[in-house]
Amino acid sequence: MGIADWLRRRSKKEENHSSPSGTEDVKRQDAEPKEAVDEHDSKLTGSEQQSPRGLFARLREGLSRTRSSFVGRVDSLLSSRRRIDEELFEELEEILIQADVGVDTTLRLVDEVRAAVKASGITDAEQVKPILRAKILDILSAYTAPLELPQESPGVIMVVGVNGAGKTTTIAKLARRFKSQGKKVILGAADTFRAAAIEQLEVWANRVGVEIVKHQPGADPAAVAYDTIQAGKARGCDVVIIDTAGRLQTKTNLMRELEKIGRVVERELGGRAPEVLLVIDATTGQNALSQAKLFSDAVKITGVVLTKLDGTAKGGIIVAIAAELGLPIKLIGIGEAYDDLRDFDPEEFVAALFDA
Ligand SMILES: Nc1nc2c(ncn2[C@@H]2O[C@H](COP(=O)(O)OP(=O)(O)O)[C@@H](O)[C@H]2O)c(=O)[nH]1
Ligand SMILES: [Mg+2]
Repeated sequence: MGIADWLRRRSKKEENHSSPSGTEDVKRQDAEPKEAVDEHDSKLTGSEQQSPRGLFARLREGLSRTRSSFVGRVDSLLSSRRRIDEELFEELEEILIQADVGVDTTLRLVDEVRAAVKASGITDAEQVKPILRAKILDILSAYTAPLELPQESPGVIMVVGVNGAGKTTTIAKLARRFKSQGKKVILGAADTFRAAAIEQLEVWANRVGVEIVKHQPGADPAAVAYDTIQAGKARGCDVVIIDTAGRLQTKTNLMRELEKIGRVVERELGGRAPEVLLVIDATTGQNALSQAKLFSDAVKITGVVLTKLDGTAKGGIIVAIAAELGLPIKLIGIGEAYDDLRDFDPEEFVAALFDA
């Protein structure tokens, strides 16, 4: 289902909105749960923003930093040049690299643009922009796949990624999305490393109004995953979402732990593969690529969630991820409100970034 359909359906069902925003909210929620939610309503989607048009405006706003620094620089480069020459391509390369498109992807992209310029015989520098736009769209469209639940319930989604990437808040946003589609959701607090991580997920579960399975801090995360799936089956849940730890400092342990969770989940699903979402913080830069490789060694990643695109001028990282990881980007995060977790739509994304 496309984002527009999803929103149309949602806007019919839902009136109240609140915003996930991490640990700060955990404290506030403890003190004054109702107010904390209401307070966030103000910075959230009113009826206007629930229309596809309002949503697009919000996407543009979320991408505004990348838009002004990356696309803005492309614009001023192209408008300051009368001729298309090698110097122009070199400057274009520099802009792309600074936007975190990555060296390999930049070189590939600029080669493609150069070839297309040659083939089309254009001479006006301004005409390079639609070519660049089209080539970026090609890369972003190469691997797309929506987040879909399997026919057979429960569908299990494991969420992995380094600390702070946005796993828990992404889970809250997803839980709310599924719930608003009339699905029964249960969360598993398998980030057992810190008590605060369990509490944070629990606050979200309560706020969104979904069930949660948790153990004591320090418990075996695979046991939490097992219990959550069991509870999900017993209670007739449609979706099981499992939060996991992401402390990279203890790399081998973490990866062994994730492998074990993955094995348990697969066994409980009778060999069906779970959806494994890797959450990547767009502000981490090229490091994101090596993180992805690391996690891929432990679990079979089925999709990427790229969060915090609103917090960076280097949103070009999305192009590097699409070009270099061979994994579909399924969701993007453009802010802290529920609606700010979006299905990734390459066409819409490129339009929000490039078009006036
Ligand atoms: N601006 C912005 N903040 C986000 C986004 N996604 C997550 N965050 C924030 O990132 C912080 C860390 O998120 P959290 O879910 O706790 O990360 P975790 O350690 O991976 O579970 C929280 O304050 C979130 O509100 C996003 O798309 N945009
Ligand atoms: Mg977390």
